[in-house]
Amino acid sequence: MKNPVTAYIGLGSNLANPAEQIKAARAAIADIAGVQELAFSSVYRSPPMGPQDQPDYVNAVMAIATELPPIDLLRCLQQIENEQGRVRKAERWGARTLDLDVLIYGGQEINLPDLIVPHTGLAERAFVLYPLFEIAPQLIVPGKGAIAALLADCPRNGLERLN
Ligand code: A4P
Ligand code: MG
Repeated sequence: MKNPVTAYIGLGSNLANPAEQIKAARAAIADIAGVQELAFSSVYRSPPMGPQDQPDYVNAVMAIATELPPIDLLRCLQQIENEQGRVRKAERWGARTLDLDVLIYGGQEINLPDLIVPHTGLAERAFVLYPLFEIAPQLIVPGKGAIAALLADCPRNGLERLN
């Protein structure tokens, strides 16, 4: 791989066997041309953030090395969401088979209409910070600071490690 960048992907699911959705997504991401898996966190369960009338979520974070530009990476992730039966609904934060977010892309801060990196809300979300800290305890989140400090300010909100 030429000039690879380290990026972090957030995986989430709360429909149609979430643990299997996460497993399938991990394999599909590792299969993208120009992407190599570096690390994968434990899998976590948490109550839904947002509307409460939906199942608990399963979340994990994956570290990758990639030579894809950030927008190309996003498009590949969206294709995997679609292939795993994601139906986009109008409701904000509603249930989904698979949600793949670009959490971090190297040291970059990106503000495009379709892509904001670091991911909005990363610093307030236990289901992102805890798995991210597990695989990258020394990480500095661009524009936001050390992961350890962000974690110290973030209550677990019912987050449970599954494996
Ligand atoms: N977009 C911008 N930046 C990014 C990025 N860094 N990564 C744009 C991915 N996408 C990014 O996303 C909407 C638009 O965000 C895309 O068109 C993309 O261009 P979406 O996946 O279609 O819609 P969404 O996921 O419903 O919206 P959003 O705001 O991304 O929702 P979140 O923030 O992902 O929250 N509770 C628990 N416990 N665990 C969860 O994982 N997830 C959600 C969804 C709600 N509650 C949850 C969880
Ligand atoms: Mg999303």
